Amino acid sequence: MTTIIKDTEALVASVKDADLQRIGIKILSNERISFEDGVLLFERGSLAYLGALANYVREKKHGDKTYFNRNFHIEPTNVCVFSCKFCSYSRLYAHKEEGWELSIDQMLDIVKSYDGKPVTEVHIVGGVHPKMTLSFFLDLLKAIKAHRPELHIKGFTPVELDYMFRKAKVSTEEGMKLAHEAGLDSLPGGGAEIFHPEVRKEICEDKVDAEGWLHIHKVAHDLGMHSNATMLYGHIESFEHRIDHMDRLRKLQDETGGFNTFIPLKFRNKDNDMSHIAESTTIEDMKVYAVARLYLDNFPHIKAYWPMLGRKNAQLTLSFGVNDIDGTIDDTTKIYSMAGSEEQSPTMNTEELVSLIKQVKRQPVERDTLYNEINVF
Ligand code: V47
Ligand code: SF4
Repeated sequence: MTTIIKDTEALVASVKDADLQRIGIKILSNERISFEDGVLLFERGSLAYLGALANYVREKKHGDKTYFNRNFHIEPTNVCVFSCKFCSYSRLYAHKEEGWELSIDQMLDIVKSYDGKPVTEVHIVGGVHPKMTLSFFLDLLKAIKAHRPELHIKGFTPVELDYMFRKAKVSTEEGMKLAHEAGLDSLPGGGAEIFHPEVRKEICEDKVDAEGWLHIHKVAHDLGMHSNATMLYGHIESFEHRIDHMDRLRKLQDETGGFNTFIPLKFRNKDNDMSHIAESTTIEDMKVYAVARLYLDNFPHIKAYWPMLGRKNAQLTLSFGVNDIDGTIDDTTKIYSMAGSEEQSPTMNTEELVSLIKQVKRQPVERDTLYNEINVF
């Protein structure tokens, strides 16, 4: 750590651009950077400079530790009443015969297929099916907990929750309390996309807005639950939109402290209504991770979701602020393979993930959902 402090101080001192130097000094002094600073980092920061600063923060917070957890996914349905333009995965309710919908028994069978295996978390997320109601999901949560009480259930985005609460005519507060009591332990980060209404109007007009998304996470935090946050980047959004997104998250985190992890999600352009938009370059991807690490000073963790980025780029993110890799055993989620990720079969066993992390000289640490350490490799 001493070397990296000295190296980063020397780098900041040598920077010619006075604004970039000023921001670098703030980071070295543990001072919060402003909205304008965040935009400027995107506009003028070189990959090397952003990487060095983000790696400095990463190593100060976590050293070489790189977390992963053993989880599996359940996708109850890909039928969806919404029509986000970037989505390659959903089938509109009008074409529901092209999609799938699982019964509680079928989902419980998926849980049972992991009996005796050392998984600690199930991640439940899918489309918004009008017939899958709040009471259906409360029964699912109770059935999973009755079968395997210690399994952490991370499930449902505000998009799904907002729809099921409205349909059940319950307030967010009542609905979240019911879900929590039935066994929901935490919320994943999906559905956030880009919060700014200028972008939301263009890419996902009909689903829950920024205020609704943030309110549901706040209510979850107030109940003592933790959650994650994502940002879908690399399409029509500007640098200001990205920083506005992170700024809203940083403000809520100041209030509640309930977020664990921020996960930038790279837009993939296969088979969706935004296929004409070129995907971001690897250089831009790494800059997004680095700026996220620098802007979100109150988020403990920045995560890379390797099934979307690919294995090699996920390794690279570990030098750009990331300290957590997701997508471990038997992660057969379809959302990315359908959107054009090169990882058509996104499964990686623990041994492979551990060696992926060790190959870039970081220390793999298995964690549970709340980042309690289970195994150091
Ligand atoms: O909200 C949809 C994204 C998200 C595309 O919390 C796309 O631990 C890229 O949120 N290109 C769902 N992305 C997945 C998600 C997630 C994944 C892993 C871990 C966690 C966590 C959360 O997937 C959606 C949307 O932003 N998405 N289509 C696409 N074409
Ligand atoms: Fe539905 Fe989610 Fe796809 Fe939007 S991203 S269409 S809410 S499944």
